[in-house]
Amino acid sequence: MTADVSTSTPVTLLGLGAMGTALARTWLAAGHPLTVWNRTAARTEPLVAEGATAAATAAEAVAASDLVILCLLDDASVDEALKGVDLTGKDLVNLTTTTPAQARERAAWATARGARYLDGGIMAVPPMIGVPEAGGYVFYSGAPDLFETHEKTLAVPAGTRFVGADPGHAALHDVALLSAMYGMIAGATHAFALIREESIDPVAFAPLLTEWITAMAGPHMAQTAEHLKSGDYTADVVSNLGMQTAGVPTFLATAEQQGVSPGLLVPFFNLMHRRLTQGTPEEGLTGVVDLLLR
Ligand code: FVH
Repeated sequence: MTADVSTSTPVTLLGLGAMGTALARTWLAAGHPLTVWNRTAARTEPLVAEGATAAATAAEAVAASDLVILCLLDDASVDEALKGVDLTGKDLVNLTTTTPAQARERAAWATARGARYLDGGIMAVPPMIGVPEAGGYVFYSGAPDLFETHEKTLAVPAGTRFVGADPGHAALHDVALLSAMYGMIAGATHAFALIREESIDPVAFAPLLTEWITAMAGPHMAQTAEHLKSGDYTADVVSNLGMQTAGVPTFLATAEQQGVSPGLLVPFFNLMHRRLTQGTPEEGLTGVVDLLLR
């Protein structure tokens, strides 16, 4: 194992979409020799003007560096891009969003081809790349020594968080956090719909939503985690399931009065009711987690 302490570490990057291009610029700015390849070759041109070397084929790009980063649309595009490419001795870091199972299969696939493999899940949008204060980072999982070897190079575009040797765990963390984000957006969507037809300024309403969601998120996440760990779903509960379930008709009636479909909330309310029949009114919402397991 060699420690990656130098900005002279050559990097190959396959995929120059919005995210790949943002990543590429940070390695160039940090002084890394960068070879790029993209299915649509024209996308390499601005980067070549900034100092990158364009490879004519994916095979040529892979041959140029020991460290090969992938940032392609999906798992199928990784298959297509690397079909027939010699990966022997290469360190593959796949930042393409996939399922945990696809990440594990890709790790086995890479190993069978003589490569070492790290999977990554990007928790950032392109404008956050290369902007440390924006707070973006990438989950990594796979061989710990491989992560250590390339940690400094990988930290150039965004922060790094290694989440274990299971190559599926970066993707699992990524999808879990994004799933929570969609739940949050669903709730905000319902809230905006409730005020849509009223003389309430959505621009004034937005910070109220942000403050409330932010205030609720920390304590809720922490308590759910503690409950799941201890198995005691009643510990330190402030707003119990009995009280919250009793409030459901108010939410449904308000939606009805505002002419808003309750469709985004009803599935969760139904789970709360189901849990109430199985658990106790004194517990919080943690029991709903168990109801989702099939
Ligand atoms: N952009 C974002 O906000 C999110 C943030 C979180 C992480 N995602 C994931 O990052 C991967 C790449 O996303 P992207 O934003 O760069 O995506 P696009 O701009 O759509 O570029 C897609 C690139 O993939 C190439 N590509 C597509 N299909 C193939 C294929 N069959 N063979 C080879 N390459 C392929 C495409 O090439 P081209 O269309 O320019 O020829 C682009 O380089 C992604 O997993 C996100 O989920 C981004």
